[in-house]
Amino acid sequence: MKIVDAKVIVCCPGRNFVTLKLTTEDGVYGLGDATLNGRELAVASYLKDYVIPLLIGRDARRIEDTWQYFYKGAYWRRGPVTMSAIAAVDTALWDIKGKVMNAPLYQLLGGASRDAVLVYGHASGSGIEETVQAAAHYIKGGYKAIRAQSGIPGLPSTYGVGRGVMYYEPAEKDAPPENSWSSEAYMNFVPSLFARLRKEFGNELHLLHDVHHRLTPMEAARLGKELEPHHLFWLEDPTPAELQEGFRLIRQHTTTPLAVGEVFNTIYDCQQLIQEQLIDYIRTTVVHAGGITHLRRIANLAEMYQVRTGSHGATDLSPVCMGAALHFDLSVHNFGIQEYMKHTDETDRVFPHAYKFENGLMHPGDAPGLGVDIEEELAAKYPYAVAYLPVNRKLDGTMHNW
Ligand code: EZ4
Ligand code: CO
Repeated sequence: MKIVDAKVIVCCPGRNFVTLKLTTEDGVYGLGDATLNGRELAVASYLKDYVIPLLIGRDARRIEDTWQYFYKGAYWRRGPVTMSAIAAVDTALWDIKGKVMNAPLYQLLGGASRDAVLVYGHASGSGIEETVQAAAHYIKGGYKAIRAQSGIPGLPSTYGVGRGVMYYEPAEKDAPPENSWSSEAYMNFVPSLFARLRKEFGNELHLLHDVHHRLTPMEAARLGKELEPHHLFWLEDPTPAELQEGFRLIRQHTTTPLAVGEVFNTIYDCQQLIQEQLIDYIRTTVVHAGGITHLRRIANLAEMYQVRTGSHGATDLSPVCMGAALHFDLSVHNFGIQEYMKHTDETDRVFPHAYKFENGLMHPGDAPGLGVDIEEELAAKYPYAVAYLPVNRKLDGTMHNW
């Protein structure tokens, strides 16, 4: 079953997406998401200039071998560009296999381990009251788990404040926006946000929070400790995780569960975090960590150490990735939670999909393969427009982590 055509589709229905479409000699096609927010064209070029010429003529059934071919064969291993490109190929090949076997992907991954997948949405506001209102809106919509972020008194702009109640979009057209940051103001404020949310909504709701790599390990330890009475589902990316051993320090001080990994590309980025049980949830996702094939490997390692999955699922991960993630989530034994932000209607029209949200839970649907398609003619009406994620500076102008 030879691959005879491969095409990279770049479109911007509200935001930029890169999609790989592979077609076999029998006319079956598969899709893979290759979107790397703010660096989209680098992956498109990697695919077009280096991967596609080697894909044409290969047997679409050989998913594992193709993964190893592009991982080992590049010589230059790992990195977000390479791994997103490999992920797109891998996802498209699983989509094709599902279609050929006439089965939804989760059936090929061992079948459903649960009835549906718990997801969390983002409630954000410019201050506590607005965040409480946003959370109430999500609860009304059936959500059982909510990530809460809020503007910080004294700071003009803060990570995680959305656009409208149900949408979140961090990238901005043209130049990167500059945010300003004070860890002191942040740490002094966040416990009061969660005290208020618990008071308003009680103990049953799952509450999550994303620190977005902005604290040192000791600052994160303090925050984790102060949040303990509010029983968070998780505290995400408390500190940059290049230094995996840095999490030992946080772990020694707090029982607040930790989640890490949306920027990771391979199992080697989280090997120590998992094997030393320094985290509770691993957030690697299909598009940025080498596809279904590699994500299953990470999940298998994590299962041995009672670490559960909690894949990244912000709106810069396309519906193709969302579909793939839901098949993975439904099937993998040590699933924890899935991030889910509604895409805009424009995006949903370009990517019709079988997955559904109901009562705080999602299901990938039972269409063969991923159950996600692309309307190419419509996609062509939304041309690529350069956009960047923000950067972040401390109040004295020092460059910080966004
Ligand atoms: O900043 O998806 O948990 N979610 C996040 C996201 C990321 C963006 C980066 O492209 O941290 O909002
Ligand atoms: Co995050």
